[in-house]
Amino acid sequence: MNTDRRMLQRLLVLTVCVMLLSLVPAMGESAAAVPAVRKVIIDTDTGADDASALILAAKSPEIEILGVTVLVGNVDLEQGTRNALAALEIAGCEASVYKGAGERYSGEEIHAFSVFGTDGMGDRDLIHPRGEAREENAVDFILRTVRENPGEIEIIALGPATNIALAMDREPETMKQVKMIWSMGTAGLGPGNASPVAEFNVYADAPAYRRMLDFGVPVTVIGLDVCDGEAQWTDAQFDTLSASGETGHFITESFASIREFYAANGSAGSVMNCDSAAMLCALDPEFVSGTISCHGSCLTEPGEAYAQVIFYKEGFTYDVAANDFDYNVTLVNTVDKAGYFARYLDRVQ
Ligand SMILES: [Ca+2]
Repeated sequence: MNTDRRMLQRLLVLTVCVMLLSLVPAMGESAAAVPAVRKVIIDTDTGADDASALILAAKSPEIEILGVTVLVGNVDLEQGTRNALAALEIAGCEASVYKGAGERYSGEEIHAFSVFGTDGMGDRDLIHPRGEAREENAVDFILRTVRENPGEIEIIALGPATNIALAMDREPETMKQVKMIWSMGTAGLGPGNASPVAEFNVYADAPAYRRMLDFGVPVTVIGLDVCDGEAQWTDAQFDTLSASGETGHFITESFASIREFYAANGSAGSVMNCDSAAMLCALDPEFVSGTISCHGSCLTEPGEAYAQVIFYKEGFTYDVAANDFDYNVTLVNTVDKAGYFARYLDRVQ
């Protein structure tokens, strides 16, 4: 009897062990099948293209927006903050908004410039946020959040690099813990828009951009050349977006001034939306089809080439230029331009 009982007990233990063992690969598989939600901070000088990117981010389940930090750029700090709040509210996102730099990295006063209308949002009386920015300063928020989540934070930067450079100066050891900075900036390998060689975000604060590139953390750069040509949103696509619902209508209205600007400059029919393209690069690996590992050098000497960013390709031997750089920049080279709008619409509608 005792022997039978002992055998039964052993059989039971064995059965339980087998059952537990069979669960191990299943648990492993399910963990692999559901990737962890990425923690991001979005840094923005909120005009219409930033607002469309914030809405895209708010509608994307891969990321958790820990906060939105604002700085002067396309519009002044107060207007940019209101625009960010309004965009998040229309997307149903409760992420907090923090005000940052109202002047350049050097402390110099900056005059906001935008082709997105006086309010940066098409001057269509769209901006009536219910909420307000938090008391905490944007740079303090960035540093605190990185400190609390070492090695986990990705910053998606849609404006000049001022807030980021200030954070790097104040607590370099903390900022070394940033996982990745995704930067909409530079002309990429194409022409500029602020000058023939410089892009607006870099031009607005070139010393800050230089500080960010030289700092050494990984930076993925999305330049103007990935959001031009076939990537530009056409009138027909704006009609589709507008008809897709309240959010799509809001985005379409906010682009009114820039569409007029393009038309007045002989480019009627389609416009660039680089901030949302940059956001999509950060969100959707299938959107990105080519990258270049390189060193990015931002020119800050006054003159015609001011704010140009030169990219030195890793592994390429130059005739005269040194190539013993820190290759911390990934330059997005090619994306699915033709599929850009459809990928955007699919997420926001
Ligand atoms: Ca922007």
